[in-house]
Amino acid sequence: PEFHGNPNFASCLLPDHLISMAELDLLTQNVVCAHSETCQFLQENLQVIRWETFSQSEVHGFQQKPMDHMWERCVCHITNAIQQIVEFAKRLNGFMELNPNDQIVLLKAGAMELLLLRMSRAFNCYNNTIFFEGKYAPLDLFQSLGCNDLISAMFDLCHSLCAVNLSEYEMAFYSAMILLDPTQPWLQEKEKVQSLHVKLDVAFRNLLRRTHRESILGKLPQRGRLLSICQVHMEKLKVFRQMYPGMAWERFPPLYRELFV
Ligand code: MHQ
Repeated sequence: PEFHGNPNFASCLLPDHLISMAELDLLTQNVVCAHSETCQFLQENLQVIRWETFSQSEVHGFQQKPMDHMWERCVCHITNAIQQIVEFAKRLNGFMELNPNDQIVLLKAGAMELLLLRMSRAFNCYNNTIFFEGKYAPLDLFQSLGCNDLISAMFDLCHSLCAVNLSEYEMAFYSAMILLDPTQPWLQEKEKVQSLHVKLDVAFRNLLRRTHRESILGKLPQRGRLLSICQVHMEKLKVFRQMYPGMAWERFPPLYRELFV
């Protein structure tokens, strides 16, 4: 009764480093909005066209395209998707208050990983196809890129992610936590990133508890698996650059070139 009417009752009991419920709710709202405003394709729209796949002759048409043409096209789509991931980062509370060096460190390290997570939203695991230029495409459509091993590793990852059946809330938190990774070397203000990460962690666990979804934490793919796919992407890019010195690389968008030099 003594406390009655004190609007900050809960926060009076919390030590400084703990986070109030109100703060958790605001953070959750922020992360979820940042994700949904930048995710390009809404889940319900993708659902509608989930079974529209390229015909055999369309697939054949893509396979006939020259390697450099197909690379340029894919890199262009990947860059647009990464632009949205940069936008996602910018909308996360606290990200724009980091120093510019650290913003770039985190994006360079995390953009491709986030793309892989987002890729699972656009994957149909029942027929192994991925959304590409308006329809769903099987692995062999990308044959002329010369990196079937990379793409099949991406598809495998999508499979594992689809099995977890992440909600958009969970996808949003998982992405934010991977991006705001305080263990990245070269960070100048590690503590700032650390404190954002801790808050996200508390909010994410809180959400999982409320929705009885704690069990997904053990089912999410190992970080090493994401990292190794990013590694293979860099290697494939290097091989491609050696095959087409100068020319093709210059036609790639600056953002892609900057992230994957
Ligand atoms: C995003 C939207 C999006 C955009 C682009 C490494 C290489 C040269 C080729 C999509 C990989 C080929 C990508 C374009 C292929 C696997 C790439 C090319 C979710 C992800 C998604 C759908 C990308 C998925 C992977 C695609 C199809 O919001």
